[in-house]
Amino acid sequence: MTTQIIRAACPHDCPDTCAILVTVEDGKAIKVEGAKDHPTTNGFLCTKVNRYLERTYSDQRVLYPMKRVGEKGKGIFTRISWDEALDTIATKFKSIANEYGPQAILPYSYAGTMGLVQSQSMDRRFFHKLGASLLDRTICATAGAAGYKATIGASIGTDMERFDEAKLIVIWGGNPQTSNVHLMPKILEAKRRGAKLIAIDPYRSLTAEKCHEHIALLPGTDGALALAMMNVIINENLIDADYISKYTHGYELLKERVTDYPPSRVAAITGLSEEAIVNFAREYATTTPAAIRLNYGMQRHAGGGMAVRNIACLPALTGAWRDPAGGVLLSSSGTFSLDTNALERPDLILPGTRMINMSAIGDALLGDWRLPDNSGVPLDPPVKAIYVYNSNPVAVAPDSGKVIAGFAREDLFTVVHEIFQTDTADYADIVLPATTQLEQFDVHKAYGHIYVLANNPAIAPLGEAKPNSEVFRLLAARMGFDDPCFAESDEEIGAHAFNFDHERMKTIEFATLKENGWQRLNVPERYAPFAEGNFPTPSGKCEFFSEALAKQGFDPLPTYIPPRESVQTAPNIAAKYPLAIISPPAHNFLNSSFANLPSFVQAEKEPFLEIHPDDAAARGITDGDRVKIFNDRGTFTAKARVSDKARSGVVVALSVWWKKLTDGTNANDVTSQGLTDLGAAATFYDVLVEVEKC
Ligand SMILES: Nc1nc2c(c(=O)[nH]1)N[C@H]1C(S)=C(S)[C@@H](COP(=O)(O)OP(=O)(O)OC[C@H]3O[C@@H](n4cnc5c(=O)[nH]c(N)nc54)[C@H](O)[C@@H]3O)O[C@H]1N2
Ligand SMILES: Nc1nc2c(c(=O)[nH]1)N[C@H]1C(S)=C(S)[C@@H](COP(=O)(O)OP(=O)(O)OC[C@H]3O[C@@H](n4cnc5c(=O)[nH]c(N)nc54)[C@H](O)[C@@H]3O)O[C@H]1N2
Ligand SMILES: [Mo]
Repeated sequence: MTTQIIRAACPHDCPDTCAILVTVEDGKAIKVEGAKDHPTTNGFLCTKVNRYLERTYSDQRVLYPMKRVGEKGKGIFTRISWDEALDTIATKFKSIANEYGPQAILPYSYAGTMGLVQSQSMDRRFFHKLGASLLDRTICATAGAAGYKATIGASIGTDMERFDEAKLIVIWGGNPQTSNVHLMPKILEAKRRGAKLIAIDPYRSLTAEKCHEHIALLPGTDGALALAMMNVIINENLIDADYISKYTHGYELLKERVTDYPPSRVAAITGLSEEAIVNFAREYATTTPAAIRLNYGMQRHAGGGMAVRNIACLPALTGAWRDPAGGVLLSSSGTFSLDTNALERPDLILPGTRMINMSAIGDALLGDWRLPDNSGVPLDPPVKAIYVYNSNPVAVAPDSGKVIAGFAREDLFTVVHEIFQTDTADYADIVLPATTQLEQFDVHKAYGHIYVLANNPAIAPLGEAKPNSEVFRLLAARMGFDDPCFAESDEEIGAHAFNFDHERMKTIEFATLKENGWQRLNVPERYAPFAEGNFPTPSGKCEFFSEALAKQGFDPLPTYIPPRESVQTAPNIAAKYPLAIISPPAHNFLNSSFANLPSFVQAEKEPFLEIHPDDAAARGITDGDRVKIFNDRGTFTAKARVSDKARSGVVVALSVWWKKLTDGTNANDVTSQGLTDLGAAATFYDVLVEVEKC
């Protein structure tokens, strides 16, 4: 018997990107565990990846190529060979490109794996060379990234390893107890050392339960709350005048702007008391060091980008950036430097190629092209083929009614490369079997910490499964693409994924990385990126005033952009649909991943709707009733849980359930394809509904 320990990396879409040790006996993986030597993984994995072997060895795996023999959506397929599958795809792509032009072909992918090789290398090269439409990958993070960039310059923030030293931690629109579990020990250590924890969330999440204070504002009003805080901080002279004068741009204009947002006015907007806002602002400004964990939940609203921009102004006003444990952490991804030119070969893109927004895929498949200003124009050419990998849009994309109508089109040629027969795979013409992380090579950056990771394959591919990169290599050969970039192996791609000569990448060395599994970026042990300014903005300062935003047609100063659907801003919709709904991740699922495997589904039981006792009573709903949740876009069902976890006026449906494993519906039946202000991202939590007993 041979036993080996392989250094791997968690592939999932999560800030933690853990270093994993896989024990392999005679070619079979028998154990996965969190690496003890990797500081942020710290020897433990989350509830999901702890059971990664259940995923890899699941009897639900798709192990062979298949073609559809039943109606679209019914999931009736028959096994075919790889040759037949690849020939069918190549022939179809060629004929569509001839008849409609290659832009009639659309790739659709997100972060099923976050590995750079399997998510943004051979795939991009293939579709660029083909001349396919580009995909604007907006479903998660682009609103906040754009808002943060306007203020700070790049996705760089407080080191998560320093959070244990903070004296005040604000968890703003995030639920790390579920979505960023390796930050929690740091937060709880800070609490033990006497720090105060404040959660800002319309819902008492698992994380809010652990905080000293829970500020339950109305969804989508965070931008206003931040403006009122700045109003108090400036009026009460709680600013760090020295930091402001040395390292910020536009303070006088900001000072004038925030006079429009006194706490009295913002109390009405946010549904909070004036006193709560003033106290929060004072506490934030007078506690040192104060760290903000700014997350994704608060961005999924019409004004999500601007709200992030406003919050990102706070630590420059108070000088919180001076301390390694002060500041804001939204995403650390800009701390890394990728060699995108080598990875993706953007030089292969034909000039003038259109870009289609993935968050409005329903409209795109139905012939409508969503412009950045949220308007639609007819798509010419229409999308005639879609190739889905690393994503499950039928379950996760907003406004499912339209997404499904699009995927059900008889004239649409659909390829789905998957580990499992997802809701989306049921609509495929060709299903291809994908490897899991244990069966493929990759390199990873992270968005919550500052380590580069390597994932060495632990076992041989199961069945006939192939990695994404390999399928695109084979398709490129069939299309006659002979650029040498299509012959690169996964290790060769990984070896050129980073700009190794960038100052912060200088500690990274490919051979050592593969061997050790992880390496820390070249930043100081006590990293305080903006202690002395050095903001990567055009002015080199923290930009309260942003010329770049003005050029894009946005307000150059922090402002409040209200939700698209709320009682205050859309009274006509609210008359029919008075409840705001948010549908953040369930603890045991990762978006729709794991939501098909028995132990995770058992842990979550069934789809629930959290509803406040007042809202329930007004509708004759009692705990345990089956309810339908609906608006003009669609309807889904869940079991009511009556409690005060959601503030009144707000209902919460933890997600993302597979439709076919429930009653054919999920929360995305009611979400909208409306986009955010900055970043043109999805607005999953900017939704009004009504709830009725079934
Ligand atoms: N277990 C698990 N972990 C995950 C994921 C998963 O599905 N499962 N998904 C991963 C991915 S892709 C992402 S993007 C992240 C997401 O993880 P987070 O960044 O934590 O974001 P969400 O869980 O979407 O929302 C967090 C909280 O924001 C609250 N919220 C909703 N609207 C508002 C608002 O308007 N204002 C404020 N202040 N709060 C609001 C929600 O109630 C929720 O409790 O997690 C990653 N980690
Ligand atoms: N209502 C609601 N909707 C949401 C959200 C929400 O909170 N509420 N969250 C949103 C967010 S933040 C995000 S990021 C998106 C996420 O949406 P997606 O990125 O689509 O994430 P998943 O649902 O996890 O689907 C990923 C799929 O990729 C497959 N996969 C994994 N590894 C590989 C691989 O190596 N190769 C191939 N070919 N396939 C692979 C998995 O089996 C899985 O089916 O969903 C969004 N949708
Ligand atoms: Mo996400």
